[in-house]
Amino acid sequence: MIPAPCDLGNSTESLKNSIINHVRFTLGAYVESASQNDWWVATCLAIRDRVMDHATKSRTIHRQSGVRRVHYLSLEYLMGRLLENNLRNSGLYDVTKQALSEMGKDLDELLESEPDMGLGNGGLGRLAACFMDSLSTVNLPAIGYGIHYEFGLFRQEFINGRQVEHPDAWMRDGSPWKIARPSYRQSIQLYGRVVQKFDDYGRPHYEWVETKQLLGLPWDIPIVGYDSHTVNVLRLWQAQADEDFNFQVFNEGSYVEALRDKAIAETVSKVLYPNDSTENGKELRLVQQYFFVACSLADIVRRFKVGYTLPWSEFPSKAAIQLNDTHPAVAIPELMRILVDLEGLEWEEAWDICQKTFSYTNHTLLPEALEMWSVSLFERVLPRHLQIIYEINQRFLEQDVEGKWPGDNEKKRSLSLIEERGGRYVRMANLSVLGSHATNGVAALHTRLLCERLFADFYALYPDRFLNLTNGITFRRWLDVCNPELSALITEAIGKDWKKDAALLRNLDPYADDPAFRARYAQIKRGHKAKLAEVIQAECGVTVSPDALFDVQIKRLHEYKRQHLNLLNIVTMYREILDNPDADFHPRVFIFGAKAAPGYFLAKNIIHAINAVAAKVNNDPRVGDKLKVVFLPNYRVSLAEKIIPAADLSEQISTAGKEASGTGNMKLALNGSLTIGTLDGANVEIEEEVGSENIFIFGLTVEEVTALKAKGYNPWDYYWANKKLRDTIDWISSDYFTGNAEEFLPLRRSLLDHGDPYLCLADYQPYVDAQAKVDAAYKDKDHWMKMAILNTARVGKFSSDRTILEYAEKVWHLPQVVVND
Ligand code: 26Y
Repeated sequence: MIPAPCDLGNSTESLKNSIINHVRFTLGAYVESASQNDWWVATCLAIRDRVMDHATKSRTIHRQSGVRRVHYLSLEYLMGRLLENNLRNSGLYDVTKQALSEMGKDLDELLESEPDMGLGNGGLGRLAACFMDSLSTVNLPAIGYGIHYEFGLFRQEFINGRQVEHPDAWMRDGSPWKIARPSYRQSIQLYGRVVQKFDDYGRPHYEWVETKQLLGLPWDIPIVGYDSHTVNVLRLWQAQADEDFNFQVFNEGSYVEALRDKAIAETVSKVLYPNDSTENGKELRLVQQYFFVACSLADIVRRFKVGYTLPWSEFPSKAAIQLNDTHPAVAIPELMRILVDLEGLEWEEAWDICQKTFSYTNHTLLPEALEMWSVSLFERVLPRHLQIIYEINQRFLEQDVEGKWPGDNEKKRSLSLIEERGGRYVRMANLSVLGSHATNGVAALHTRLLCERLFADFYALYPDRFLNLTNGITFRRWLDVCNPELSALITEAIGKDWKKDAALLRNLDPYADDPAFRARYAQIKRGHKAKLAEVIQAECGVTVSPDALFDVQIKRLHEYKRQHLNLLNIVTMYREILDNPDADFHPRVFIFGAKAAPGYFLAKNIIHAINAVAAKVNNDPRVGDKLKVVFLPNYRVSLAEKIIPAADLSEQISTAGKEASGTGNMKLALNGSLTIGTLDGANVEIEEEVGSENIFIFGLTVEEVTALKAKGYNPWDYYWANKKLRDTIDWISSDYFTGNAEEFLPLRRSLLDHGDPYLCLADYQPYVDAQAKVDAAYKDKDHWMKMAILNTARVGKFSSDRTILEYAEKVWHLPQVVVND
């Protein structure tokens, strides 16, 4: 007889028992001599035990109620650490801390020992992670699909100021959150060729034959929402070899492909590609994309067939599929292949199902980040999919485009799924718009630019398909977990409901005028600055004062994000301090965190330049405490959680029109850091929310950038017209900083000879002026705190719960399904 399931209980005693049992029975260790890692694993497992029932229950309720589910397809999930988030969200934080402490263990130390799950590059990957948290919190039936990378984003080290990459073996010591699901393993095909066959009525159909097989093993990670019993899962596919697999086909060189023959099939899920802006068209990347898409779709179709006996026309009423950028866009021809080739549907019906099922989020306007696969590569890896894409394209051009613009070949060229100039390429962005019922940008400005520029012709053809869904962040991780002191202060003032309804943060507004509240808010900020100062000391060997202004730029290293504009201002300040030692200038610490794509030469040169300037400034006795520059190595989610609560100033200084949204801007503002920024991405909406008196906006607008470029932008004009700028650039490219005047020539050349593509020189003086305003404002600490509090109070809009509920309402048409205890 099977006994009734027993409740594990959430008392201190029951947690102690669970943890000890895991130490003994799961890990086979003595409690007396268990390692730190053993305790961490045992604690994770004790918590996992308590959430798994809810995961099973959520799945059962979602299946039984037959509701539509959303399937989030993303090549990246930048989850960070899981234990603390799961403890806070499940309400088990205090009791676990108590249980461990009664056993002589410090929870904080255990939390610190958890490696980050860094399966993403930056914004897009972290957004997917925030969305997973919100989906569970607001009770939406959802599954995240991705790749179980053995190595996440590389670990960064600086050697002589230069970036060096190391593999990130995030699960070397085990990963207690993931559970293998071998019974849901999938087998997928690649390569081979297509044969046309005819049925008894002479109708043609296509078979994909002589293919290579690859197996996908799913790993599930439970996603615990805040104060909700919905536990959705993140399902990550690991590639495994099938006997038939031909090793020959993946034999290209370079960074990712450098792994050897023996386990070539497994290399498909070995490592995350570390580029987030330059598409390099590598075969292995296409194979990764198709591998995880094919496994995920097979899984979705399996669930549809098992759960229901419905006609295919009902598929979209059960499954919504969200494409996180174009990276999983091959899902569109894959679903067509399933429906037409395997299930025998007519083309029109299959296409209708596809469009109703898919929706697509665009995350970038940068032309070099738009995915295009060479037709010859695509044909070799996915021959049937290429045929399907051709068919989609032909019907589209002949019907929709010809219908709207008869005889207009220019329109056909611009809208075609195939780029014909300079070689033939499949345009994944066009495919994504065409194969979906909704395309969204991630901030109001970005969406406007999508409609006006990148997708102007598509927008003219299908205006109703485009919408804006401004990004958000989960306030649990980015306030409750990373800044529990501020979270508690807010809760004390306005109650705890803000954690589920971020709009309630507005109730904090009046507290900005309360001197006692301001003092406590300031004290919390200072506490975080003191802690960050310790991290800086340990990581960089630099002593910084928590009384200085902490000026933070943390994000991927990219020219468009303009870390080098920040550097120009720093060097200008450095000169000014030397020229004018008695000037009344508030001490400042410039803090950077950024990884550069390993092949992005100029980005690496900028990192080196910042480190070289830092080394000089920090050791110059004439400067003393007035100016410090630190570049914290290996920027990642867990480091962001330490920097963000300690920041006074948030650098959001991209060239207008280049940053789709930004989400670091939201995290920093929420934690009471004032923004110095351009009118780009979500900065525009942040200004609307916090008020222009509580933010430092400077620089060219999108329209001004366009006009300046149209007129003919020449950085030398700015160089010759501004002595300070000239001195700054010349100083950086002298031998002063490294002893070698050639060292930063690439940076100098990009700013001058190569035309300064991101207009640093044009925005230099406005930026320096805005920084002077920051300096003046910071001198009135009390008023600064008022502005900081108003930032916290007014950024409720940027909760990812709001974003997700908008997706659910406007794109997915999903019901909220409450899972009871
Ligand atoms: C194709 C390949 C090279 C590629 C890989 C990763 C291209 C792009 C990416 C990642 C893009 C990304 O992270 N975009 C960011 O998305 C955030 C979430 O929407 C935005 O806030 C941010 O502005 C945008 O740069």
